[in-house]
Amino acid sequence: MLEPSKNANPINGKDGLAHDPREPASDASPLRHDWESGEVLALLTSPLLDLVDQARAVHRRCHSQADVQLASLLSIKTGACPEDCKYCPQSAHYAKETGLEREALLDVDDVLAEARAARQAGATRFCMGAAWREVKDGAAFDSVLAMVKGVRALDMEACVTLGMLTEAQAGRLALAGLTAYNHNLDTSPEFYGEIITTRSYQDRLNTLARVRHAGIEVCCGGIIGMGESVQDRARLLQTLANLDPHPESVPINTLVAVPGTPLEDQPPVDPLDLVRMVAAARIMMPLARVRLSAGRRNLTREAQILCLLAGANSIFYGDRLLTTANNETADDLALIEDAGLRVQPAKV
Ligand code: SAM
Ligand code: DTB
Ligand code: SF4
Repeated sequence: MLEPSKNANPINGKDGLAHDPREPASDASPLRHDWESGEVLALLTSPLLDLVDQARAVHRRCHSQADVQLASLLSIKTGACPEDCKYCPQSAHYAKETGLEREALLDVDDVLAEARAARQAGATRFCMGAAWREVKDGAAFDSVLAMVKGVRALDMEACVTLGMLTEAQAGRLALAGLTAYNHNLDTSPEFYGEIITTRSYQDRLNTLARVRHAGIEVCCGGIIGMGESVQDRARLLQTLANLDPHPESVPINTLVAVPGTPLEDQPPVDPLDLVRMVAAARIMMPLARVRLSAGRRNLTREAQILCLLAGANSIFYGDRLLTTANNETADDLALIEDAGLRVQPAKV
């Protein structure tokens, strides 16, 4: 079973980085799984431009194509979730205050029509989210499997986020062709209980282990701006990077403070703190796709470009995230072009 690692392995490599036999290439950054929280804190608090320089160097070595993946999101089952995540408008615990209406699971055909439209607009990954505590076997899960198969048949990557699941359910998702499973750790093990009380950090790690065991890529990241300390951010990154293998996909969200949720009055995050998180994630998980996720609407173009410079190489694309608004697609395409980057092309 995975546990948040506090390993104290010696640092033995060039540039202070330990070496691993699965190094991606001789001149690329080594993959480490023995990060100590003090080192991560030192990274997060180092002079900003030094941090960005270091992240940029890792990014250039490990990602030869300067591409940005466009991933589109769809909420396939909205609201009435029994979990009490304080940031989430979909929790049933805050439904009276948020006024969010519960919606039934969407039809497979409607979901696939959305996926086709996302592909047409330039997305190469389609992520489907259900406000479930856990997957339950039955007609709804069978429909999700059909959605996954349908998205894969469009030659898009398919990601789902459905809450906790069993080994058998992970196996069925793998057989359906699922590319990745999103299951965020959200924050540090220490701060977690301030945000969610209906499940534990260890529950999250157990689900991640099942996903990995089934051969599905892991999409796992977190949120900043929930009142956590910089030490908590360091511990989140440490826990993510000490997973072996690293998550292939690391979404970095900034809190969307939705009215009616307990975190509605959180002050906005300093965008430079987001740049720091992205840069540290890039340095610590060199091969991962680091996703500049929720909260982009509050960022200037310049702040977003700094995140892309610091190693982010994906954005959520489309006018909605799950239940909240996202940036305009035309603005996003212009941003990528103006930054001199290119959109990851669709498979032909
Ligand atoms: N129920 C599933 C679960 O918790 O894994 C899937 C859906 S959940 C909405 C997916 C992720 O979205 C959460 O883990 C959290 O990191 C992120 N998220 C949800 N609400 C957010 C908000 N208001 N601001 C930023 N990120 C948010
Ligand atoms: C992730 O880390 N962020 C996305 C995706 N994975 C599923 C979700 C963001 C949700 C933001 C709030 C909302 O729109 O409901
Ligand atoms: Fe439910 Fe996921 Fe929202 Fe938590 S984050 S309330 S588990 S939908």
